[in-house]
Amino acid sequence: MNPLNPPNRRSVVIGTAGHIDHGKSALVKALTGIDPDRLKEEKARGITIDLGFAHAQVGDVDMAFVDVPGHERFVKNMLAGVGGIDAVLLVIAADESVMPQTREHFAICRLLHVRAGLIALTKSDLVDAETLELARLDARELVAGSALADAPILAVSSKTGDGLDALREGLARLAAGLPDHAVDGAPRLPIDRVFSMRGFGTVVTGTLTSGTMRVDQELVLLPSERRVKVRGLQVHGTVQPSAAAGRRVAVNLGGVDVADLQRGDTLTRPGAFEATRRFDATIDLLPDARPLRHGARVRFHHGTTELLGRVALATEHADRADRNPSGSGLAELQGGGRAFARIRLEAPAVLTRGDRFIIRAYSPAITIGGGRVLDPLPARTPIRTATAAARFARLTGEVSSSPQSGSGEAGAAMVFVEERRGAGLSLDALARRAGITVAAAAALGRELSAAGKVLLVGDALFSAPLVRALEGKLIAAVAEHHRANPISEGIPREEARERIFGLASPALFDAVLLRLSEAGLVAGRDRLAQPGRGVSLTAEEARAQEALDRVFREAGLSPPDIAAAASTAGVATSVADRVSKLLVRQKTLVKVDTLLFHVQSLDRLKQEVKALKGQGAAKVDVAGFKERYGVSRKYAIPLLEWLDRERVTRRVGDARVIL
Ligand SMILES: Nc1nc2c(ncn2[C@@H]2O[C@H](COP(=O)(O)OP(=O)(O)OP(=O)(O)O)[C@@H](O)[C@H]2O)c(=O)[nH]1
Ligand SMILES: [Mg+2]
Repeated sequence: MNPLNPPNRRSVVIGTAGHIDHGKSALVKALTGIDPDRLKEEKARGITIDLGFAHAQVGDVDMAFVDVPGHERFVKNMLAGVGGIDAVLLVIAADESVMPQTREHFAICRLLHVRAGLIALTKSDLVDAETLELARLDARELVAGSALADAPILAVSSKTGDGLDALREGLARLAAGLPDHAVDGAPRLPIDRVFSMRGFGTVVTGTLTSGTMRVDQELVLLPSERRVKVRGLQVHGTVQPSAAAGRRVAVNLGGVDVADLQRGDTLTRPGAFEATRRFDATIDLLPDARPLRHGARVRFHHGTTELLGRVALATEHADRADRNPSGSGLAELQGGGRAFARIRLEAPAVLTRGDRFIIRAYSPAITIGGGRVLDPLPARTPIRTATAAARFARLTGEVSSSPQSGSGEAGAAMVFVEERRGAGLSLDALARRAGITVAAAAALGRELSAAGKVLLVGDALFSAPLVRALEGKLIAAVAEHHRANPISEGIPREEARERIFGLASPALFDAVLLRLSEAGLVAGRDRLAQPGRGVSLTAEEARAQEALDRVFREAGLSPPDIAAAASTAGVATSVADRVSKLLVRQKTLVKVDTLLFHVQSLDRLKQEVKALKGQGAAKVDVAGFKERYGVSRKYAIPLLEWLDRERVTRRVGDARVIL
């Protein structure tokens, strides 16, 4: 392990933000000694075009800086960098004060819920005290009402070095106050750079937003689903065996060419995320944005990806509903409004519940709002109905007072479980859809199960009301079957499963049978019956049972058909038919092709044929069999085939070998 860069040291990723030419890159260089502008064109033009990276140890914290371009044409690059940051360093040049991209960048940070940061008034060497004070007032006004309302505003000069130490101290304090990163769960790396390194091959970089990544780990690239292996890991230029969330990492990948990768791809653990083209969300429109029409085409930015998509507006968000009392089916969302929406993307994105995103107008490309993912994998259901509005409310956890829905993630989890109906929702799928770790999903599953809201079968969750409804239907079906068929020992198990459970998981059916058995249901291998329910025969049926038993026993290996047996026994054919089926279920009669034999006749035949071998005969043929048992071909062929199936004989050519 490299002592210069112990992976357990606190790390923070700080993103710059601010208008073009306000001194963001100069400040990063002054703080770290590393020039984040690495492209030739950037040096030539004196502006930042794409993301730049630098790092420094400040106090006992590893600080990674993501330096973004301020030019309005490169906001999309800024967006690829801002996704993984812990805190923002908002840069405002004291001589120019707040400018359009100062506002746009800061609005983006607010929409993405960057909760921490500080403000640097740069180029302090160029202004007098009064101008600096004006810039300070503008800055304070800009951040009023936001998470940065009370953030320090520090004057600095990258040229003279004035204020840099105070800024470092401010950053260290900021880092100390940040919550820990989510190092549990699947590693998630939205890729921001891809390149090839001589002697190494493919390298990708990004900010690890969750989990831990290790050398030799097998990972997957999404949305391509290409499997790759981590050949090597670097954090800030030093080789590491592993890296945890909150680190800028460079990953050397085996199994993939640079040409197969691009910014926006996600590197993660197989099975942890599912790429999606459709998701439900809350969206917030910026106060100065033009109204957003239902169905408008937008640019969708998430992680390091930019995709095109369309926003279908559902309803105004509950806490803003007073703005639009008409309720369902918004025609447009006004600036400053918040709504529920379904976004359909033109290409798959790797996202999950809780993720934040930005939307920009299609043309001109300006930031108009952002939002939070509520459900990354909704079914194709209508969204502009009262039912859909109730579902959206449950997904936000707003109706937590209702015992049906629970609160927060439990409420959303119940929506997901219910929607899967009889198919059930596996804990893995819950983790993917709810944006939680598999361990958290298991804990949530146990909690919901203990509260009686779900049934946990294996690793799948089923809605408790659904299970109760299925149980009720099954109990009713068994009762109805007994009522309609008093002669039956119970409803055939498969028939009950198909009719009542349909496409539901077979594991659920078995679990329900187990539960009902504990409550008294008799669940046999073939049939389901009410407890204490024997076969109840009418007097006529009982007489027929006895007579048919005798007729078939006496007929030996040349049994009659049902009609003939009925007339010999002196019972109606319909009664004989019903009772013969009962005798088959009771295994008194055995069906061989279309013929019915008495079980005793068949048992005796089996013993005799087996005994023949002891008496020297190794073979038996059709003619010999007919003669020996005095039966016609009609009986001989099915009986010999039956003996084959019973493994008493085996057919070899025209004869049979006795086994
Ligand atoms: N006098 C003075 N000049 C500065 C200071 N900081 C930056 N500059 C100059 O301002 C110009 C722009 O600085 P950059 O750091 O490239 O600005 P930027 O915000 O990164 O610009 P973009 O990345 O293109 O948005 C450069 O010529 C810097 O030398 C400062 O504190 N004092
Ligand atoms: Mg720059």
